[in-house]
Amino acid sequence: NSIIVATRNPGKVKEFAHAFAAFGWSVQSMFDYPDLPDVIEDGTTFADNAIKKAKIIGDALNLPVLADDSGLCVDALGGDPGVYSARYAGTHGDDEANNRKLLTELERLRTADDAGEPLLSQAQFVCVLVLYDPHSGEHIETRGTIDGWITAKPHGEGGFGYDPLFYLKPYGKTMAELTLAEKQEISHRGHALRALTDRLREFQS
Ligand code: ITT
Repeated sequence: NSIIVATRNPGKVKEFAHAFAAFGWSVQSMFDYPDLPDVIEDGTTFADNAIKKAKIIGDALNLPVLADDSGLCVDALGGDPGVYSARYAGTHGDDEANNRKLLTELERLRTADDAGEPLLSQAQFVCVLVLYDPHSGEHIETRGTIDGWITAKPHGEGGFGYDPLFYLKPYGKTMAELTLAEKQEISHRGHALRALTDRLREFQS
């Protein structure tokens, strides 16, 4: 068994491969299908973009696909970078530049009173998953979130994107210091995936 995930983000591919391996499923991504159209992610919500990716890629392949639209919403920045998370610093998918931009934006908000504070702002990772079947035209949508804090300095080598800056107080670690399995247990993507498998079970019974 295999499932196609409509993504070109290698970090997501790795996490989905790990999650679906537990069911004995392998994962294919847009890297396995080189001639797919580019999807312009111009939606104003994660759900809009996830549906758009799923439909364009599912219709192009004429096969069911899973799409993930996700991002980081930082309270002190009024919810930014949000749907712009992948291209916050200008170049799509430049994680290091995006992380620097995030710290610069937060640094701007600091006052003399906050100087030296290690934890800058509360934040939330959000993931919307859409499973779309081009034969029926139907889709299932689920959502997962996780709350954390943005740290002043990156820590850890794991994960991708903003993980080195996303501090989890209960663990005393950033998301990038967790193993793949630990991240899966608590992450926005892990929660959205479990919600999706629950919905699929409901369909079967
Ligand atoms: P696809 O559209 O091809 O799936 P993408 O990277 O463009 O890849 P999104 O538009 O959903 O995907 O943007 C997601 C961005 O949000 C991603 O590039 C990261 O910067 C951030 N992000 C999402 N999930 C994350 C996670 O688990 N850990 C760290 N950063 C994450």
